Amino acid sequence: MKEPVFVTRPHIPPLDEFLPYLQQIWDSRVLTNGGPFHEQLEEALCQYLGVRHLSLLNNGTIALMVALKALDLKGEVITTPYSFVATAHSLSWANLKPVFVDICPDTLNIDPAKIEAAITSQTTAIMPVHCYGHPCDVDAVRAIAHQHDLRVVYDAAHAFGVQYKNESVLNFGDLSVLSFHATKVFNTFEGGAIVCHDAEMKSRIDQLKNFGIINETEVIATGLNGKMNEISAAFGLLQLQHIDNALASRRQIDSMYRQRLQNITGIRCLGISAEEKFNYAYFPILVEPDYPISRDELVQRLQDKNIFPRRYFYPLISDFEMYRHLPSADRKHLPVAAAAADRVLCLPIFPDLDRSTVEYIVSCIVEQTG
Ligand code: T4K
Repeated sequence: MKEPVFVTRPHIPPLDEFLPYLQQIWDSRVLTNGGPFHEQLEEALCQYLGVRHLSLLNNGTIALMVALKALDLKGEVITTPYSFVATAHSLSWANLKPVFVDICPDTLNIDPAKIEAAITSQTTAIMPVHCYGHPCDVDAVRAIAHQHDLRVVYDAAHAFGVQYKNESVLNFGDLSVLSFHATKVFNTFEGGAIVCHDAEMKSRIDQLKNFGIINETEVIATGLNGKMNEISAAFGLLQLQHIDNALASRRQIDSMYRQRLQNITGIRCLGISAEEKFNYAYFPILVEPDYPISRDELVQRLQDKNIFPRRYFYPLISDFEMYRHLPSADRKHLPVAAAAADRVLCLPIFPDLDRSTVEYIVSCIVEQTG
């Protein structure tokens, strides 16, 4: 390829569509702290996503930190090692101890059957991740949480617009946290959100993202600055007008890959269940041992052709230096996650990806087999 092909490219509307929004911000001089675009975007996202309450934040990591603080969690939180580091880092920043459990081979999401054995007297919550936007087994997680009186915070960074059994997957758990980073299906340059079920919790989150301030003279909690600014919120409103086209384009690319890769020995695609409305955020493949070359050799050969897939998620979070000492980080307890991390490769997928480039990427993968 002449131009590099990255794993993703943000989908951005034409600049002239954004100029009227900028003009409005310039005229009003309201740049942040809950301005009009911020308020409009919260409302528009509640409608689009089918959720009751949503608070915007300045990125997904801060949103995770605020969510944990809002629930006032202590002790240990059971989570997955197969995610982006921000999942476990948010726990560490809240002085919570991550306890890693293994994942399901089919979805690469936390395995509910492994959660109960990890519960101790210190456990206060479960933090699963809807990895790549594939819904976790939300019914099983809910049943375990209910039985052991645990809170559930979903890291839903990848799950914008995803539905499970005709309902937003964001409505499961106590809180769900989205990322609107540039690399995500829906982006506000940087941004994030917390979805919750009631107005009281929303107001607590809104206080926490604004230093804990409730009025000019009262601060009621050790909050932080998690506010989304007006340029990001305005960009989100504009993005929302284009999101359905972007998702449709992703769906086409996803089915092209699936169709063309289905008979290649040693390449496995993750399944999509009929119970889901999916968002095609990523296109992970697993390079199995019966493929002629290793995953890392395949990465190298694709890079040599100017194609830059990514090994999301390798290494496992539990293999990083700051987590490796934890008893739950031992790879022998995490065989499925360890195998997935060693085999996974996320292929380029984004709305503007040329269909001929998809064919070319597939042909490079096929080429190695013959
Ligand atoms: N939980 C989960 C499960 C997450 O996946 C994430 C973030 C979070 C929580 C935290 O949410 P945030 O705090 O980020 O809102 C990227 C993203 O930075 C990160 O948001 C994302 N997950 C993670 C999976 O991927 P990198 O280090 O791989 O990004 P980078 O800069 O290498 O970008 C990947 C490719 O995208 C580049 O090769 C080119 C393209 N790109 C990237 C950017 C930023 C563009 O074309 N334009 C751009 O502006 O982490």
